[in-house]
Amino acid sequence: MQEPTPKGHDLIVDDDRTSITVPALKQAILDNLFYVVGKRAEVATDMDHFMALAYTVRDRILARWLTTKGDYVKHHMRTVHYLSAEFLMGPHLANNILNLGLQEAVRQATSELDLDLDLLIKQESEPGLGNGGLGRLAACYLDSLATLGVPAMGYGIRYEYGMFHQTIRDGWQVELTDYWLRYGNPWEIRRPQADVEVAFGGHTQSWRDPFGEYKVQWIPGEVVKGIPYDTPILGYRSGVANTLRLWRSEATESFYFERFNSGDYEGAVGAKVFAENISKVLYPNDEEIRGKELRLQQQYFFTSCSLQDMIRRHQNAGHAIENFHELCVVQLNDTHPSIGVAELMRLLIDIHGLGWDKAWEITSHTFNYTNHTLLPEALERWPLPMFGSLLPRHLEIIYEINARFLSALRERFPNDEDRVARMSLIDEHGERYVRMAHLACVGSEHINGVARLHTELLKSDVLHDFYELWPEKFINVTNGVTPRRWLAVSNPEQTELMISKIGQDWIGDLDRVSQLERYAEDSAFRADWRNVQYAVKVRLTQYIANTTGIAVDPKSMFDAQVKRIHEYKRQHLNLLYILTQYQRLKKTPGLEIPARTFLFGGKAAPGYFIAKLIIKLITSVAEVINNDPEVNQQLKVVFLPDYNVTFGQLVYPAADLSEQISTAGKEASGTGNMKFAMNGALTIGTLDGANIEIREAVGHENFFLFGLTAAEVAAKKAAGYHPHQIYESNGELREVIDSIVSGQFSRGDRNLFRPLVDGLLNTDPYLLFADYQSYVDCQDQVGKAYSDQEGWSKMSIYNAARMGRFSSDRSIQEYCRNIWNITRFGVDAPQAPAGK
Ligand code: NTF
Repeated sequence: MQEPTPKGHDLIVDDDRTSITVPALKQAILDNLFYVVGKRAEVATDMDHFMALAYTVRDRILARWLTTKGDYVKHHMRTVHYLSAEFLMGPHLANNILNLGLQEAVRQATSELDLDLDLLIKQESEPGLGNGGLGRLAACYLDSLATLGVPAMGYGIRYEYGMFHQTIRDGWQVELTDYWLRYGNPWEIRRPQADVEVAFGGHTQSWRDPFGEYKVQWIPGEVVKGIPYDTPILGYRSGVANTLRLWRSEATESFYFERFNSGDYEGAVGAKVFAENISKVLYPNDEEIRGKELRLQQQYFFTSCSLQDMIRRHQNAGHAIENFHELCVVQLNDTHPSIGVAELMRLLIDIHGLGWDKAWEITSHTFNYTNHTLLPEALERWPLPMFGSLLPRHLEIIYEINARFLSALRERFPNDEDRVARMSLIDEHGERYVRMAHLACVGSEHINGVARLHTELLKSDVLHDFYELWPEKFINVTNGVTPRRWLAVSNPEQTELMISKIGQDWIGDLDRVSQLERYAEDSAFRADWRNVQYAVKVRLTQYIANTTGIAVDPKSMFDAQVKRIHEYKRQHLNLLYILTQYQRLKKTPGLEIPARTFLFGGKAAPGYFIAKLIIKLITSVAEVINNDPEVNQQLKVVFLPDYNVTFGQLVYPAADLSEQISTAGKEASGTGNMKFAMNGALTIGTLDGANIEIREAVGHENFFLFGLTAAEVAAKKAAGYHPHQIYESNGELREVIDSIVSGQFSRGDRNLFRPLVDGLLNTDPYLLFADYQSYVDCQDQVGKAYSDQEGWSKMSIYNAARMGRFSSDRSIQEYCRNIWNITRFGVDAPQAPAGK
């Protein structure tokens, strides 16, 4: 057999598992159906056919995957290890088909087998191993890393249960478990031979060895095993496939049998339960972190597995441990894996016998830390007693890191004990805590925020002390999203139109999308653009009808807000405008406004009462408005349950208007804002997160701006903010609030929405009232602009054409250059284009 050459999509090999001719693909699907799935075509279900197709595609990835791995080792390439507690990958099939360049061949092959490819694609249950932005960003970055041929590996947890499924009962969110592995996962390969052990609890012992060296041994209370599951991450036509390695926790046989044999059956089962629990379920909170012991176990588990694995692979490739940081770089996706700083020190000192100084040199040149949120409630802190009983050795190491850090700090800032207390790794105010963000800052070479404003606010506020100490560590890398999934896969209609004018290079190099600009002034193209947009909206309209029973008009403006439900994201500000319009229409029947469909989607953290009440208010307003014949030709409100990646792929392309209305200074970046604009939606937004940079890129005239700036928000709060006064003085706002309180949307119940309304009237921490009038005025402008369809299409095309900068390929190039110092890319892959 000829050795396959991993050269992108033109791989042709005389092998029935790698050949990409239509007859070969057909035969492969049938073979996989028979030999792997174990079914005859006559009785196979759609799911069986999906599996057979997925295996067929995977077979065609494998040569690339194994060659890529071999090349990285052979050429001693510096490799990025992206450690993340979440990877929100979304379904793989369509994306892999695109990246392999097999779209036409697979469509042809399935159609000749009388299979409906789109239906098969829909069978895949998405691995929802993330909450929202942070996990989805990790997935976009994996796509770009492989596309650019960056030697990289993703490390995380293979949760058995991912993000919960949301259903709506009586207008309320109800959570259902997500057993995504029910039908098996055709993409992953279990690698039991690469297992590692992870310890918890117990105590430490110290002694001096014969040379007088201080030695410590950790005698753990529990030991569990981590088993890696590998998924290939294929680059877009780059010939490169990187690895996403997710760890599953299992009981170690020795621990289990020891107890079993000594008659401790209960203890044996208990150990098994302890072990298996660790990777059982994803915590469904994003911006709020509670000090749950199992969460710390999860974080330590996957971080330790990953670091041990990295060291083993480093040594197996023949490298000395002393050079670890020269070949291995770690990116900490938020503080979740930041225990890695202490763990790498432990591994280097206790296991590999290095001295403290050498171990610290390696560690502090290995890690980099990305911060993803400014909300204080999201900064992870672990109660010291819990931390110490779970990770006694790590607590000692953290004390030692802290002692050295604080003494250097005192030298640099003498007589400033307030500063020392603020920056210490241990929070000593009242109950004592370990501050994970501080550990990440001290142990990292670079610290980055995810949009320009966010990084500035980190420097001036949240991490100000660290910035004063180490200004050179701070750097901004504005987020980006992959145009493969978010345009080519999710919006085939627009993609095809774009290809017909500017070719397809932009899919791999989004800067080239700017060639579309000149068509903005071409009225024939604008008509095509509108037709495409209409077809996409029809698709969503059908989905809405099927899932909610609500009939919406695809000719109406689709105004969408899809993201986690959170007070700072202000879904309820959107509602205030809807209710304002509702009151106006009730007062003035026949009022001329363009018909609008307001689309909401998003999950609330199960314990976040106000967020759940916001969902209830959306669904309650929807029920009243959609059933009111006086207004329901002009207004429709839809809450789409169970928002996830799959559903995002349907919504981003169909939106006319993208709602990015967080209180300025609260949204670190946002990435949905980018997905919408790339697909030609216009944004109504505040000067928050990446909105600022998007507005600069697409042009101020193509963006609907409203609201206070971050500085104005801070000033207003400092000066004393009185939302009640705004309520008193703004007639429209008052009527809207009063209508909610009157029970108009709660079947007469005047108490239901009281907690929400009282919060606004009394404190309004996210300044909805302060921004209300500006938002309403801006929305009215949006309505006027939409009535001019030619003008709107022009703006839409300018948006799509000017979003090149927001490709995750650009972000990854910046990480390579400014943080990771990676200059060599996949051997057989094209070199990454020289950056801007
Ligand atoms: C999110 N953070 C931020 O809220 C978003 O603004 C940002 O776009 C994404 O991260 C990606 O950077 C989180 O999800 C978390 F968990 F940190 F709160």
